[in-house]
Amino acid sequence: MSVPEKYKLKCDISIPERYKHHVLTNAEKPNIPACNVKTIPGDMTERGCAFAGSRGVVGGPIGDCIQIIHSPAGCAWYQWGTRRNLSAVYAWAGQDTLCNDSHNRRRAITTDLQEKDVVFGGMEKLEKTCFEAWRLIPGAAGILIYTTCTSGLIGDDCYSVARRVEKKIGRPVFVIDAPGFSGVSQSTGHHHFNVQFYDQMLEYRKKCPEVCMKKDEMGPYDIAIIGEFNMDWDLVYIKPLFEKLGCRIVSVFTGGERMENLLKIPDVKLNVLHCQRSCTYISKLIKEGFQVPYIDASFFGIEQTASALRGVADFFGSQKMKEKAEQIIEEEIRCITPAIDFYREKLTGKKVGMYVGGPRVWHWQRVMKELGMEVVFSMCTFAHEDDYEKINARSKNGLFVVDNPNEFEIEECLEKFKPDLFLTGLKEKYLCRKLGVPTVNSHSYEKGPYACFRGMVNFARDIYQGVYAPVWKFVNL
Ligand code: CFM
Repeated sequence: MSVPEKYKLKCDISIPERYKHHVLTNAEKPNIPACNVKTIPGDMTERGCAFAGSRGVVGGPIGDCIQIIHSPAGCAWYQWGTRRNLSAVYAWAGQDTLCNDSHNRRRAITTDLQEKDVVFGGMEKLEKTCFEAWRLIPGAAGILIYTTCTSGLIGDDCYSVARRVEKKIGRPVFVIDAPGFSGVSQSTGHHHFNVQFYDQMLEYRKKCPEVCMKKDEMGPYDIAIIGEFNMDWDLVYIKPLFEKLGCRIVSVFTGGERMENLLKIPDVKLNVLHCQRSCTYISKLIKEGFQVPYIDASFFGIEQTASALRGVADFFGSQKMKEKAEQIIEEEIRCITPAIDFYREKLTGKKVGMYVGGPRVWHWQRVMKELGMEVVFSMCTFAHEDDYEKINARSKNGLFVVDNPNEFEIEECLEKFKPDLFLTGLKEKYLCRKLGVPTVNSHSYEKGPYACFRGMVNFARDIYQGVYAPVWKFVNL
């Protein structure tokens, strides 16, 4: 359904195909824009590539593996200074060791493919790079090899290299084949990582059954948290809540996690799925393959975090756990209420625009309501139909939504809807500053964590500081 005339963006007159990507929400009869399709030539999308989704998003946060990018050096840029998916695997802080086995965000390794490798093949170089990296970083728990557009086009058989290296080093060596061109956005890379990691994990568990959890090590309330990437230490707030509930968190897929724990995910009793865009795939595969169910959860905001805790307690069905959940919720709410009340009073009635990948746009509709703010438009980089269904269900009717926006659309929406704040990323923040609109980094946060009850206070504080920063008084446009 097309949007009424007054919502037609002028910047798209020359690319009318864009209008299919614009809708107004409707909770009863959801309006889904054209989505998860190719960006048309000439449209300056803000999207990333499939490789960004596999390496940058899902694989990147794994803490203790060597991650090798089989590419020209340029692609390896994605490893640096981008997404703050932090890792707590700092073994040197322990008693008996001097080594630091957290490689996440600290090392950038690439095969540095050159023209001659494109002509003659890059497999030899890849093998050499694996062994060189292994020699330089002896404590690593395994190797992840990522293909890119270049290695994908050459057609190198990375799996045969991986098998040879794995034999020699005696640790898992997985290949994630998601060349940048293999899909329409980073979302395809999430999918490839999920499926390929699952397959290779399965194979490895068969080959080396000692990596699986033994029967007597299993607990009745073992869970894994899936699709949680420890942005700016989100796990510091997420983990204790579930531990207090009585669960044991065996693994996180993949925030700051160790390979040995990732290999044990199929041995848990329940998977708690946070990012339902990037990681539903592996949750479904584990459910089918190992009969481990999963539940959807959101760790943002008061109401949603409370229902995540209740959901897990209900799943296990223990009365004690249900009571514990209520107790935790009550305590946490009591603890954050004075702060939240302060921010709510300051923020009530303020208008907010939102542009994130997809899930956060629906995770945060209710969070904004909890802060008394009004969402005036929303945009998603790579959302699929199910994300837009959730956006329709959770936002006010008639919210203007744009799929895969370009810079001109963002600019026009900022001018048209005049938000007091734009929840968005780093690329867009400069445009916003020029237009006098404050932003909060919605991908890796300003001063996180933002997850759960206490994270909500940090989120509210950053929003408040953004909106009320005195500098905006001097912007006169
Ligand atoms: Fe999931 Fe994410 Fe997101 Fe995402 Fe992303 Fe992200 Fe995002 Mo940035 S995994 S889909 S590909 S919730 S990096 S932590 S904030 S665009 S909405």
